Amino acid sequence: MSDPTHAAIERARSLIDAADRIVVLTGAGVSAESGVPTFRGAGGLWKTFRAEELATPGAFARDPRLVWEWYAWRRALVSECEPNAAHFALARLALSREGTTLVTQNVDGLHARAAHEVADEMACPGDATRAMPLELHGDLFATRCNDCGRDAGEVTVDATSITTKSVAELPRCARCGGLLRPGVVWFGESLDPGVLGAATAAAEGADVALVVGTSALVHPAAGLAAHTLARGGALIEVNPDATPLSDRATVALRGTAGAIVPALVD
Ligand code: BJW
Ligand code: ZN
Repeated sequence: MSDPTHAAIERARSLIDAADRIVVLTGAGVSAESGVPTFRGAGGLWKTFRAEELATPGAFARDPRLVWEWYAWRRALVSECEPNAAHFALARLALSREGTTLVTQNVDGLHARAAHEVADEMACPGDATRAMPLELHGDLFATRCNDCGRDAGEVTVDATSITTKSVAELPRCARCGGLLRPGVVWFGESLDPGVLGAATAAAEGADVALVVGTSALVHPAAGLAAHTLARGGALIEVNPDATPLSDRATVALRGTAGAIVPALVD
């Protein structure tokens, strides 16, 4: 069951149709067709660095300017991107099917933007919250203090001028003077327990886990679908490449999110 043949898509569709509760887990691949680079694989490098070398507390302690430069570049890049057909289809699914929970590892905010646009189109703007994802790894545009944890709200860090700044000129906390940092979850840091708890409960209660565009290498996100399988639920994977989850997938659909997800859920 490895080609997105008509039969495989129909099988996945019927699993989704029959499900009372669905958990959707997305990764960087769902935003690739919006122009947001993925972390691993072709195009996954920034300059000569891998994500694992920059998305760590140790990297920030060693060279906060370099890490801020990467995040400022990504903030500017994502600001120019729009949600794609997969984000919109998943927002429609969440708004039209009660019992659907969106969970994302992405920090780009594109699911939330799609939720607002689709809720407006469906003339139920107040319901957009039902299509808001649980953001396991935080928010690219949030900023907090590295020392006292205080939420610093929206802080603009200019991508072009930051290379010329000294560490002393980097943004600082108004309360304690500590360095500010992006409001994301780095390797070795704990996920927000409330967010992870809600995602785990959704996976444990789901009849179907729909996993889209993740290499399934990073934990605990990569382990969520196993909760659904453990209760006898189905796993549907959408990804152009095989992942460590593929062998356990009830249906593995090899293709891009933008092409396959709308065909599955609309
Ligand atoms: C397409 C496509 C298209 C392309 N359509 N698809 C258990 C075992 C081993 C290790 C651990 C473990 N538990 C915890 C750990 C340690 C660590 C970890 O997982 N390490 C592994 C890498 C070995 N995890 C952590 O440290 C986590 N914290 C934690 O667990 O705390 C407790 C603890 C600490 C220490 C030890 C033990 C426990 C925190 C993880 C935080 C991850 N942070 C990042 C950065 C976020 C901020 C930022 O954006 O800068 O999150 S790293 C990066 O990877 C980012 C992503 O969300 C995450 C996952 O990447 P994703 O989304 O899968 O992207 P890619 O690029 O890998 O894959 C893209 C996929 O898309 C590919 O498959 C393509 O084929 C596909 N694709 N085009 C559909 N058009
Ligand atoms: Zn502080």
